[in-house]
Amino acid sequence: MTDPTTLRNQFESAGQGHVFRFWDSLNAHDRQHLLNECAEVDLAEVRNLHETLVAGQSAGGFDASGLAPIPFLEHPKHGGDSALWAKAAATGRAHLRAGKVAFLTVAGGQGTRLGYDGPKGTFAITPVRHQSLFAVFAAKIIGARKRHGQPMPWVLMTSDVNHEPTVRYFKEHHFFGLPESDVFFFRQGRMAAVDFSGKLILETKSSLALSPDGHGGSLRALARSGVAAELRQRGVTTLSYFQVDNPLVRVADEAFLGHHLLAGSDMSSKTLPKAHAHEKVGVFALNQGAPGIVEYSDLPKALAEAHDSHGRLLYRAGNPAIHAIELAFAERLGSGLDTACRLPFHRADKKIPCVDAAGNHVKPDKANGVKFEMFVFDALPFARNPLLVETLRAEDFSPVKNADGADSPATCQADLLRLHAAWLNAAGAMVPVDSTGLPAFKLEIDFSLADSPEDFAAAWKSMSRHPSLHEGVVVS
Ligand code: UD2
Repeated sequence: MTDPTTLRNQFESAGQGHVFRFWDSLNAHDRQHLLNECAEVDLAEVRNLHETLVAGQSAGGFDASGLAPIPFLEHPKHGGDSALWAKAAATGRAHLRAGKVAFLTVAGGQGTRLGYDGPKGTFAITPVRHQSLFAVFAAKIIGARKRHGQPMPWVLMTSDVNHEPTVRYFKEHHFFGLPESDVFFFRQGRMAAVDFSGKLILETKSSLALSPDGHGGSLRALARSGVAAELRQRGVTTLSYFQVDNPLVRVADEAFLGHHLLAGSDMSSKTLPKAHAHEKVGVFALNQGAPGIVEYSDLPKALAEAHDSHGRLLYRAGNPAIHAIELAFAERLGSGLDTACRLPFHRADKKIPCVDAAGNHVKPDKANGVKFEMFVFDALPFARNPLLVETLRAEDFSPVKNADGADSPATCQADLLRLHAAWLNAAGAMVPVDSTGLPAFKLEIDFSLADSPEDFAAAWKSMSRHPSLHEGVVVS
């Protein structure tokens, strides 16, 4: 730790000495807290970000002139090559059985939009057993371990705000039956917020306004925490990456992993056709020839609504935030050593609670500063052979983001019910469903039993009694 005098001099020289304006009034504990936070700040990085993203920011916003639709591997149900998909599934299965895959979940975000006060992964979501998001993923991973006979490490990114309660939750639930030695938590980094003139913002007299550095922070935190090295020592080569807010995700998707491997890709992403032109998901596109994501807020209305000759949305490749990332690639990006291969930061203008010059707390009613975060999908342009693979929304994506309306617990629970009813009926059960596939009663298939219709059909055959009595299928 840099000694206090040196640190204060560094801040003074960088024009950030104002963060010590209340120093004389602070007790020893608060002084140390402020010093610890200051030591986290990369002053050169803050200055550069302000110059490039704030001071130098062109008022014109996103330049869409270089955009073009991006090709993706179509699902067999949408005309994709079934033989290639079968080969991919076999390739992915072999990779899983060789113990090469670990699961990476980004779980540092707060459930703010959900109105839930706690780590989002602890939110109870399943329609019958009311299991939490973390419990669902743990069960899916337990199922994958059984099916493929391999210990598959699960690494979870937390943030400073939710790290302790997340670890406590897993301990209270005995890691949901997973060996504690196969579950790793690592904290993502924090970025200091600045006001529009580039000055660091004091949240209180003895603390800076710091915020999580985005899900892209997972790559550098994975490297810095030593977890990447641990995974490498265990023989892991590929990360199955997903967000904590999407309990439908197929965590060990054999075909997706197989396509990723057959393409020799550093990073592959799933894509699914947008539900409609203005669905609030980023879309994959080529920008000046490089693969990337255009956030829905940046995609011009005309392009969002444009259709191709088949009547499909031209920019339909939605981003469900499900990726396969080679560990070596993640380490290269995360190490930061390769200056040509670093995730960019994005600017977000925010209302940042702070203290004014007199030390009074201020809750701004309009944006008073800028937060910086990284997005993991910005790694795509640096990847060798980046690949997009179509997935089916009904089987892979229904996130829990908002308290009600779209992407809410209600929509997610309904999609879980539809999925499990579809599996049961595809396997030969006679579950009555309405025109949208919603079953007439609530049911829930144990998430360790199956993570795909194929898995469930195989498990179903081995059941000898009526499904409602089976431990794997709960009907209520
Ligand atoms: C993200 C994508 C959007 C679409 C959607 C799919 C961005 C900017 N937008 O929207 O295009 O793919 O997801 O659901 O990514 N997280 C962290 N640490 C952070 C920030 C986020 O762990 O510092 C996690 C968070 O816990 C959540 C996920 O990343 O699981 C998505 O984060 P978000 O809520 O900021 O992104 P969202 O839902 O607006």
